[in-house]
Amino acid sequence: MRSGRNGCDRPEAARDPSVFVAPLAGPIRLAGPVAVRQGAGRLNEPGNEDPATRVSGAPEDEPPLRAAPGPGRAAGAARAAGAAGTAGDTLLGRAIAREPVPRRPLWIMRQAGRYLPEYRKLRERYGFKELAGEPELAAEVTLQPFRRFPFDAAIVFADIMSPIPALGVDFDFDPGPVVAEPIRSAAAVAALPEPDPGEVAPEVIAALRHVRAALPAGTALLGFCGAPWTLAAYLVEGRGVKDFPTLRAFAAAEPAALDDLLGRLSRLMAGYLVRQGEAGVDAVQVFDSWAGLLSRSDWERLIRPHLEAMLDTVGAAGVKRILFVQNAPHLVDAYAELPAEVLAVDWRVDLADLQRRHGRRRAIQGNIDPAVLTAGADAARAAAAELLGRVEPAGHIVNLGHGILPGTPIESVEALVDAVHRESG
Ligand code: 1CP
Repeated sequence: MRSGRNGCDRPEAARDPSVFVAPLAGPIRLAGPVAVRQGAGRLNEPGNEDPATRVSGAPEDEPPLRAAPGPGRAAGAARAAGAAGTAGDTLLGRAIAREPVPRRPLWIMRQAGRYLPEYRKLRERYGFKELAGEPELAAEVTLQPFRRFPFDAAIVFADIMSPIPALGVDFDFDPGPVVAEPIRSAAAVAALPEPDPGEVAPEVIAALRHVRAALPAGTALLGFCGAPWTLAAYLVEGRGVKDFPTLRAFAAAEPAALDDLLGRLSRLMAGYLVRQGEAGVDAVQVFDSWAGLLSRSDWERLIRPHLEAMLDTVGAAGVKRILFVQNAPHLVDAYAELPAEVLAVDWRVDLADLQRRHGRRRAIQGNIDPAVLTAGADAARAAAAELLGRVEPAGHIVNLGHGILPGTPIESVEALVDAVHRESG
């Protein structure tokens, strides 16, 4: 594997990738490969759903993108203020702008997490909430994968639920979010506070600043949030269950309450993402993991206005937007019309076909099936070669179609990195 880009040594104490060290300003040392194989992910986790479905052709007939060109205003201000590890020209930024690249950028959803032995070791000492809630620990976890792999972007270690404490809603992780008292009435929605952006997940904003300072030049920093509907899914259903029947019943029985809830979440997330822009992110990813639960007409009526308003506010602040839509083949073309620079899709979608239809106005991200990586390095290499062969490089950010599964061997990730890096010749 060619992984020497970050190859400066850190102090001795930092050599063991399982040892906690506060993030250092400057290059990050990459540890050697460690082979670990674990059991497969839980059935109810995103990433373990239905077989592939191909999206069929809608014409490329797209509205102009409502976005401020050039570096984000908020991010630009943070950089002008002299943040240490300022991002400049990154492969990811060039792919977002659909400019020619020497090779495609690569990052992996859930790249910090349970497939890494050093993450699991930290989890023996700290709960997930502790890791994500303490900025220095969160920054450390964010940087863990960079000691092994020269990914082109770091995504801050947090959860889509990180902003939810600002609403006074109590929840835990098992391993996904479990809400103590799900929100299932108009009165419960109306009782939610509307916090100031400064009160929303300040630990994530602090972690972003730590990571920004420690990242090598050329590596992009990503923030993220859950889309209003995907957050509502957890708040109403109470936890991730197949097809979210309570949520769908709530949408049918209480459309005004759902509208109120989605409006509140849309405003909360817009403010949160703008603050992430001020902390120096190069782009934010909006996860709409449960986008596909409603029909297209119900989606248009109930969900789309709130998602669009949120994306517009973030774009107006100059923050670049990656919009991830999962398990919603009937909505992919509708998502491609929303205001975002990048459309990210799961493995069910034919990415080359998506690029042909929407690639003139959108960069695209994806979309190797994460389950293929659990089959080993050869399978990962073959999937990467197939994807790179079919999808044009300009405007393509390589990623999995969903989060990497906990049982993925490290060698599979190495094979994927190698396949992408070979492209530069
Ligand atoms: O150690 C553990 O047991 C915690 C497992 C875990 C991790 C590593 C959870 C609980 N969240 C995370 C981190 C996380 N979650 C990140 C970190 C950044 C990264 O490296 O990518 C991100 C971006 C998320 C986003 C997230 N959380 C989504 C959207 C993406 C997706 O997977 O669709 C969703 C739906 C969640 C909810 C959630 N939190 C945790 C789990 C296991 C889940 C999903 C499963 C469920 O609903 O039961």
